[in-house]
Order: sequence, then C-alpha cells, then structure tokens
Amino acid sequence: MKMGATKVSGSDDYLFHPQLLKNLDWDSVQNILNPAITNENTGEPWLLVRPLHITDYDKGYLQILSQLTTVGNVSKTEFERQFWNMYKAGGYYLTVIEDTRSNKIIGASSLITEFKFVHNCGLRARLEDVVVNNTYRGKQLGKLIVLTVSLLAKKLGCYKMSLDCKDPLIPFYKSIGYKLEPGNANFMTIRYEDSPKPS
Ligand code: 16G
Repeated sequence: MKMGATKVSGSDDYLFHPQLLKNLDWDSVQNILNPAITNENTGEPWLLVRPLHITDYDKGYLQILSQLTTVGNVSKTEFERQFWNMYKAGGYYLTVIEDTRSNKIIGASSLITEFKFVHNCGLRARLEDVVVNNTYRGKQLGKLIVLTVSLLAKKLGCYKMSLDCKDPLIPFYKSIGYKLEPGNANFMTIRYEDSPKPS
C-alpha cells in the first residue's frame, strides 16, 4: 500500500517486498564466494539480509552510512519522510544486513533503477551507498551485500548496473564482476554546494 509521509509504521513497512530477494541467481556468482553463501543462507544464523525497514533509523542505518560520507543531522521524522518518498517513487531497493543478536545494521547497499527509452525502453540500475561495518571480518559481507542487489537488478531485468567509487575500491568491484569499460570509464560531477534543500 502506498501511503503518505505520515504513515504509521507496522511490521510490513519494508521499502520493497522481501519476496523480491528470494531465489536470486547465486549459481552465476558462486566462483566469487568462498565459502559459498547467499542472501538466504548467509553462513551465520544471526546475519539477516533484508530490505530497508521504516524502523531502521533506530537500528543504526544512518550511523553506518556516515562511515561512507556526510549524513548530516537527520531526525527520525526526516528519515521517515524520505523513506516514504522513496517508497512512493518506486525503483529504490535499499538493502541491509542486520546482526540480529544486537539488532544493528552492519551493512548496506542501494540498487536504484531508472526507466529509459533507450535499450527498447529498458531499465537501468545504479549501485549506491555501499558500506559494511569493518569489524565483521571474514564474513564476505561486502560481497554478500553488493552481489545481493546486483542479482536483484538482474532479476528485475536491468540491462546494466553501474557505480562510482573511490580508487582503492576498484579491485574489490573488479573481483565481483564490475569492469572499467575501455573508453567509457569516466565519472564526472558538478557539486552544488549552495543549492536550496529539496522541498
Ligand atoms: C561512493 C558511493 C556512492 C556514495 C558516495 C558518497 C558506492 C558504490 N558509491 O561513490 O553511492 O553516495 O560515495 O560520496 O557505494 P559523496 O558524498 O562524495 O557523494
């Protein structure tokens, strides 16, 4: 059900349906993982991969994002409003790993999809805001969270998925199948530091 920004939360308040994360094509990437894991069999009973939930403000979602970049002073109300903005817009598949022993978010990544006219009215995917708590070593959490949303993009029928990242992360993304396309590996930005806040 699509609701406004003031929706009262309930147990079903995921950003997207958890069923979408079932039966991803992990067979196609098992050569990348050792030992073999999937989002449905993470290797530990307390490691849960799931869609972002409206209550994740209280589980440290923004704290973990702040390991990646500036988050700012976001109140719970602002978080919830933005959550429902994404929900209503559609195409936002923000996914997290929770440590269910502590009820803390310990990893995150975002798949964002865009409708296109090119590629036969195709669907394009972007990988955003990947972050993992680096105290959990040896659990392949980086691969787990990125491959989960990458396989979800494939399941949704996207024709490509792309990302930008800091230089030291290039080997990681290469190791899980992303490529710097020859002649097409430029990432350019304009930063609007003084722009007004979106209304
Ligand atoms: C990285 C992230 C991007 C994030 C940005 C934050 C990935 C694959 N890329 O480029 O999603 O938004 O860092 O940096 O996670 P910024 O605050 O300088 O834009």
